[in-house]
Amino acid sequence: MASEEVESYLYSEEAIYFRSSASWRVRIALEWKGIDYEYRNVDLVKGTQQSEEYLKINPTGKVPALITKEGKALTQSEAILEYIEEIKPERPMLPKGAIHRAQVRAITQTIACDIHPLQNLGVLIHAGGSDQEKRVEWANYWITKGFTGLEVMLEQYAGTYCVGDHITMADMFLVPMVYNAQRYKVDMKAFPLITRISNTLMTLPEFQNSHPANQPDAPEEMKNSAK
Ligand SMILES: N[C@@H](CCC(=O)N[C@@H](CS)C(=O)NCC(=O)O)C(=O)O
Repeated sequence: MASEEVESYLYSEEAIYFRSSASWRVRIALEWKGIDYEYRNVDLVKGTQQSEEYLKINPTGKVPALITKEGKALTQSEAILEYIEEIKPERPMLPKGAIHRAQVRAITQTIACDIHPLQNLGVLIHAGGSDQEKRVEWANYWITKGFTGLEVMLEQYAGTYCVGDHITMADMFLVPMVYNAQRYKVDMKAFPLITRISNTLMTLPEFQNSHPANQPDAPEEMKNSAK
């Protein structure tokens, strides 16, 4: 459905790759702002992200991509969240004050630049080939290493949420990253603050509705498991 503010198409991922955490970040932001969008699948397993048609939308061959009302294709989840914030400032996703904004961006970039790229599909295939155990071990190592630093950052910045007591973009990056950590069997006992904040966020409808298990292409047996 198109909303009045932005007629947007969120290119996400199909079938078993409805899980893309970078796409989930964008879905949380759209839910948070109350922006309707049409969800379109890109099958990462079949390699549709490398199709001629999709490369016109995102030349880097990754999801997500958001098509705006004006027909502009936006890529990179963080850039998309900043765009959403600018077109619809109500329910801000960035705090007041330069220091707090810098802290939010430090968290989003720690996740998006330092942790997530090391465990995305292309890298896992390159690192582990078809050996599923090797892939899990690789992802587990890098997420654990990244979370070790992130936990200390949160000791300094967090209140109820990642930065103080208001929900920000940092929280929208944290929850999907924790979901991936669980998939790759990271021992979350070592990260009590990350766990506490993520669990609190997962009680909120914006985070539940946007959860991979609640997407149209999620398998029936997973539906509503996020509530
Ligand atoms: N930095 C990008 C990351 C995008 C990304 O890595 N997406 C993954 C899914 S979470 C993907 O499309 N992978 C496809 C591939 O590696 O071929 C963003 O934040 O949007």
